[in-house]
Amino acid sequence: MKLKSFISLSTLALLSLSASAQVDVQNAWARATVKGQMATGAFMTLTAKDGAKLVGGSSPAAGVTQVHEMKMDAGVMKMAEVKGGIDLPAGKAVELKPGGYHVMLLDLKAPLMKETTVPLTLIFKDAKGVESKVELKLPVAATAPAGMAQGKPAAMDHSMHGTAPAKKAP
Ligand SMILES: [Cu+2]
Repeated sequence: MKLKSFISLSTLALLSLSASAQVDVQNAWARATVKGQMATGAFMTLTAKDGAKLVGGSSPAAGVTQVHEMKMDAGVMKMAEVKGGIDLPAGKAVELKPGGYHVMLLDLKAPLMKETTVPLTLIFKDAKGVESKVELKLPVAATAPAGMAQGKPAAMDHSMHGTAPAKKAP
């Protein structure tokens, strides 16, 4: 009996270890800034296979990195830190986009020039409170890069549909 419970415990530990890092990041970008602008947003689509929370981040480009939400409050658009982090339900794609959730880079050390990249580390917490990090290099752009803005996947993979040789219809 003792041996059996030991085995199941260690299996659980293994499972939670692998689960903690299972956050898929798609279409990430950061908004370019102009000289004198001290803050900007980073946007992306996050899918946590087993559910997680985005609780924070860090970037060498910013003094402070926070998880933010923009929303209407009595007719006024307001932005605030999301206390407790952004919930990422298991398997559901959660979009961080202008006008909604975003990662806020504050106290910028230098302007973010478009066509460069900015390093960003995202910090996630799984259901058990175990933290994991994902390190990214985000392209810097003035607006959402082409194919991301319309709310559709940038690239649909059609390769799974059948095995017919690629042949154009007449
Ligand atoms: Cu913000």
